[in-house]
Amino acid sequence: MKVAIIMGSDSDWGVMKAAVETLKKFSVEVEVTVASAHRTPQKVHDFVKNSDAQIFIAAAGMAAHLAGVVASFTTKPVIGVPINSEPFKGLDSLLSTVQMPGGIPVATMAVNGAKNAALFATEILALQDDELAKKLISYREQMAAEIEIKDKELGASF
Ligand code: RP5
Repeated sequence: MKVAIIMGSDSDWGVMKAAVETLKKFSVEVEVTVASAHRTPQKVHDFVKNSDAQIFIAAAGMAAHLAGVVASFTTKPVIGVPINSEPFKGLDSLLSTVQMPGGIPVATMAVNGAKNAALFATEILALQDDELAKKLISYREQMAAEIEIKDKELGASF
């Protein structure tokens, strides 16, 4: 099982490394490439067509057409991560990624939602992997336990 992460620029790495860290936490194989829908469209095409990944995560900022272009080349699930960028703080990236025309879906995460992109990819893979599904349940349980600890700590400080 493999997830491929495509970033429009190396400047997206600061956000997207959280996706790699999260996928590694679940022992999901991940490959990362920089390929731009506008600057290197042929590279995007060739990468998607030759990739053996089951899921693509595409991250881009500004006029963020990368996820949609990736989705145009494959019927595998594509998860879009709009990247926060100036001057519109990621609203431009969000709308460019989420407003896909009917027929070519992109599962769009929040602006800078790298961690959730990785978790969503893991959830899709877990549909056919019981071990992965168990890991996701443990992850949720651990998260809930951490919130209880934080709640107790906060309550104790008044
Ligand atoms: C997008 O333009 C990239 O995904 C990046 O978020 C943004 C700016 O790219 P750089 O000018 O930093 O390479 O295509």
